[in-house]
Amino acid sequence: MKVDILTLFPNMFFSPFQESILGKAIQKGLIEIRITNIRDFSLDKHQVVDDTPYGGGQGMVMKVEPISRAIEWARSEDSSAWTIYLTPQGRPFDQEKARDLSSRSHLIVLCGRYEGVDERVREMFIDEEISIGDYVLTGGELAAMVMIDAVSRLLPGVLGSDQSAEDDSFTNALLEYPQYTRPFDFMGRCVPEVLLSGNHAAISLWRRKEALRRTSVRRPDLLAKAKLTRKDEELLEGIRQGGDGI
Ligand code: 4GX
Repeated sequence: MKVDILTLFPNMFFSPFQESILGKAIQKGLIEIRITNIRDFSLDKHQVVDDTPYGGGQGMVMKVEPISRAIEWARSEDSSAWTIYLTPQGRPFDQEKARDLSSRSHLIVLCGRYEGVDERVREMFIDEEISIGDYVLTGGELAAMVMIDAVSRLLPGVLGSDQSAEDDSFTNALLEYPQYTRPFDFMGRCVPEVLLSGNHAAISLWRRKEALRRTSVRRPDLLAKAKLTRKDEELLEGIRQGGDGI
C-alpha cells in the first residue's frame, strides 16, 4: 500500500513510522509512506499557506491553492488514489473502516491545522472525511498516525505469524480476556489457577467468560451488537447470577 501524507509538520511523522512493527513493514516494502510538506506547494514568495477567514472570526484557514496542488501532485498518474481529510466533522473511524481502507492501494491523507481547510478543498478534492473520535486535537497529524497504524497492521505480512490481526477485539465484537505472565504471585495477587491447569477446554471457556464479563460491564453497546452463541448466553447468565463476582 502507498500512503501519501500532506502536512505542515512533516517532522511529527518521522519517529512513529520508524519504530517497531510499522518501521519493519516499511523496510520490507509492505507499506510505502511519503510525507510531503504542503508549504512546498505554495507559489507565493513567502510560502504562505493560510489566511484569515472571509466573514471574520478568530484563527486562520488553510488556503485552497497549495493543498490542491499537493493533492494533484500526489494523485498524478494514479486515478485509484483515495483522498481522506481528518476532521472531527468526519465519519467516526472504527475497525470496519480500517479493514475497508486496508484494501486500497493508495491513500492520500490530508492533515489540517488552525481552523481547518477552505471548504472548496473538501468539495473538490476529498473523497472521505474521517474523525478518530469526539475530541479536538491541535491538528490532523496525530489522527493520521492513529488511522494509518490501525490500517497498516491489517496488511498481509505486517504482523508476525504469532500475532493475528483478526483475533482481536472488535473483529469478534467482544473486548479481550485478561492476560497474565510470570510471576505467578505478585504481592499476594495470584494468576487464576485455571490458566496453569493445562486443560485447554477449561482455559478457552474461562477466557470466553471473562471476555463476556468485561464487555457486559465496560461496553454493553458492543455486547448488544455481538453475535452470541447459546453457550455465550449461558455464560452471561452465570455472570449475572454472580457467585464469581463482576
Ligand atoms: N479526528 N483535528 C483537524 C483542523 C480542523 C479544524 C476545524 C476542520 C475543522 C481530528 C479528530 C481533530 C483537529 C484535525 C482540528 N479541521 N481529526 N483539525 N478528532 O481533532 O480527526
